[in-house]
Amino acid sequence: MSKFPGTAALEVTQVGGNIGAVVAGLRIGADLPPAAVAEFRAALLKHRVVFLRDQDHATDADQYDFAAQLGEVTTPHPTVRGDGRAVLPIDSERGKANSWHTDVTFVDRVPAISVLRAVNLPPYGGTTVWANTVNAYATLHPGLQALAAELRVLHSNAFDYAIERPTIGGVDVKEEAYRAEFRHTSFVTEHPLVRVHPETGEPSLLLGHFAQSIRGLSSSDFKDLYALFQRHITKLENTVRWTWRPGDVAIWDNRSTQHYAVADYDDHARLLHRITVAGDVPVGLNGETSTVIEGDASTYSSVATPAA
Ligand SMILES: O=C(O)CCC(=O)C(=O)O
Ligand SMILES: [Fe+2]
Repeated sequence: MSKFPGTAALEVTQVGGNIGAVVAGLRIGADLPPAAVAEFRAALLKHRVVFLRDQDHATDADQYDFAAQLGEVTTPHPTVRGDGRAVLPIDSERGKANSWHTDVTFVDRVPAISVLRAVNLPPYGGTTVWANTVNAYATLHPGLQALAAELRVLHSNAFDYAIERPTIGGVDVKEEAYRAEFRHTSFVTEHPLVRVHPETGEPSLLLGHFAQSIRGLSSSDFKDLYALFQRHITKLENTVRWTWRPGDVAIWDNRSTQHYAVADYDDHARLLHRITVAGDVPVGLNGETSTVIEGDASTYSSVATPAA
């Protein structure tokens, strides 16, 4: 931290050309200097996902207090109880998020920021990959940009990504229970395919695993267009892959990214704790907002005011 009052001087080191930076000089916990929080937020908006090393001191409470300085903290998840307050355990025993997604897009108030802290890591594998959905839109052919701007996509929690996990030796009962918990309340929200970032004004593609259909299109046209746009989002040059170390915390802007947890650690245990920061309701390029088709997410979070 800087010795000059009002400045924080975090050290930001870019990891890839299109997404990702390591930030040094920040110890997560309560009561960070406002200048450090502002610099951190600027780095997050610019680099989309930011990695902090050596946060071995951090407890759930430190993680919570840090997240709370970025905005209103949500409950763990719209349908999963987690710790009952804010922490959603990302536990390999319960499922693996090895499918490209943006977090919780089946509700209207898509969380703005996710904060993920390593708790117990496998001896190998278990990396996480993030993709830049602003750059994906920006680099589309103008004809595809115009098409995307016309489309509205239905997102639902009817199918959890864990469902695609290949089971070895039969059904895992804990996982079955988790799937039932994940789906116990049904949420469906219609989002514009192109959303305008509430803080930066950048258009991005809002898609990923929870997208189920595109309004007015057949399911085969949906599948083809989904594959086309996802291919642009997940192009390797548009991603950053992180190899976790103990003490690592990753924070991503959930309004400009998708992510994928690589499930290549066999049956080893892997546990991270996630806390999310409340987001606003997406707005498309034409000013139309997302609309709720099913489910009430008011107990998950309130609707953040843009640029909170
Ligand atoms: O397991 C991971 O690395 C990421 C899991 C995930 O999708 C999340 O924390 O939102
Ligand atoms: Fe996720």
